[in-house]
Amino acid sequence: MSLPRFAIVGHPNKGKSSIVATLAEDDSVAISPEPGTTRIARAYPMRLDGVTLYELIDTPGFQRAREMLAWLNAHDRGAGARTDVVREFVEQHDGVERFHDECQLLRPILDGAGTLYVVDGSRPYGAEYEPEMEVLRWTGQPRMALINMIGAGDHVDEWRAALSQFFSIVRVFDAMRSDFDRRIELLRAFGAIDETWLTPLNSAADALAAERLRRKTRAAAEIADLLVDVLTTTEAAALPDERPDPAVEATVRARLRKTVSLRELAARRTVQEIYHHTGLEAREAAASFLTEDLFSARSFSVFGLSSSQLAMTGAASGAVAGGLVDAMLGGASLFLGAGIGALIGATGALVGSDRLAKVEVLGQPLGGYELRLGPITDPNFPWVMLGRALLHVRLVAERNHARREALVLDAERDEHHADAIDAARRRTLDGIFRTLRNDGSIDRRQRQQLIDEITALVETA
Ligand SMILES: Nc1nc2c(ncn2[C@@H]2O[C@H](COP(=O)(O)OP(=O)(O)OP(=O)(O)O)[C@@H](O)[C@H]2O)c(=O)[nH]1
Ligand SMILES: [Mg+2]
Repeated sequence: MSLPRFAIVGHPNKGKSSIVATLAEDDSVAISPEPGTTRIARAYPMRLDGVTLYELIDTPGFQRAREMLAWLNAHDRGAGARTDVVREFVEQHDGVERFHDECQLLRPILDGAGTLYVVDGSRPYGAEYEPEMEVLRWTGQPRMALINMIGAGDHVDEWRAALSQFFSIVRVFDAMRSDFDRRIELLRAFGAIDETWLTPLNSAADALAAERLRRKTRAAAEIADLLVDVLTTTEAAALPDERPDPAVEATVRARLRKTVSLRELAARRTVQEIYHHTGLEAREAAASFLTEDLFSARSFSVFGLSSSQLAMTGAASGAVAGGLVDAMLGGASLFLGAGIGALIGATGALVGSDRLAKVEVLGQPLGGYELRLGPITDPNFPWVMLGRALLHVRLVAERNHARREALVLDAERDEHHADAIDAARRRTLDGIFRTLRNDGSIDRRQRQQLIDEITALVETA
């Protein structure tokens, strides 16, 4: 079965490369506000599990369509020979600099690629586009027009009227904001104008739809593993004797924070890779909200459960009596399970929201002492981690591959409150978190249950 291939062509700077990036889910495609960014025709395959579903060919914009059309008309031998005349043009102008871009963009079409002609519907239609469309008609290849919207204006109706003179299918397709369903619809629409591609494009659309579900489950599994890891993480350092040592404690505390933050960052990367966002810069300023302020009071208030929700969920029971929930959330220190060792530094010893981690001084069998910090026993901690992860996966899943700016977290619009999770789900999750806190691990059944619960949350995130 032949592989569907599309050449994305049009005027310079109309969003051709942006559409390639979106449809191929490839954030490495060069996009810029400068006209003439794309100089060479290049194919970008849309691959899933090593199988190529279709291929997009990014091309430079038309530069001298009017001149080229004059040449074609001068060599016209009738409708039946027009594709041949276009081919002769390309062969004769191979290496001729003034027609470099025309040759680049027409070669893949002459090699059998379908054509997606891109215009900017926010700018008025003009007669200067006609030679481009006429040249494409001369190629005789199946073609569709896409009206991209780069700016605020709306000239869609006039574009539609003009484009339908040259293209059997005209669609509005926003390169930066089009969602998954619009992409699928576009693939199926193209299948409808070229019957050799009907079956492969419908299969591609089905594969993408299945992939979308699979990605949610894979992202949920990664988030589940993240929760298990951070809820069982401990850090330790040797102590000269059994007495508290603020310097050692500060070091261990910093290590625990770092271990948790790095694990969270690794999960973010994995989730981004699942959604083919390999180039997304996780260290950029806007994204750091998701990675660096994990223990801030703001992170706890935005992403965690409210104190009453915590009490209702029963998360706090066993840790403190109900009446103490507010005091705990308000910042009172709480050290649990001091075990064999002495409690290190009373209130204020652990600064920040990770003050609710377990602290122990352990006598070592071979002599000497060890300060052990963690796991983090704050009942709200897993909810904060979960809320942040759900927000991240939602932003990544809806993010278009044509966008080049950092992952922006709009704090006003995008806050994700864990207490929006319904009560039954909250209880199930709380049971799993509690097992992790108490036993330091969960069994396979509970892990699967955790993945299932998170998958459901990713679906609604
Ligand atoms: N707001 C908005 N900007 C867009 C959209 N599509 C493209 N742009 C911007 O328009 C500019 C040109 O986009 P490209 O995809 O590089 O355009 P091109 O047609 O490939 O350009 P050349 O390769 O230079 O011919 C970039 O700054 C894009 O970010 C869109 O749908 N909305
Ligand atoms: Mg380009």
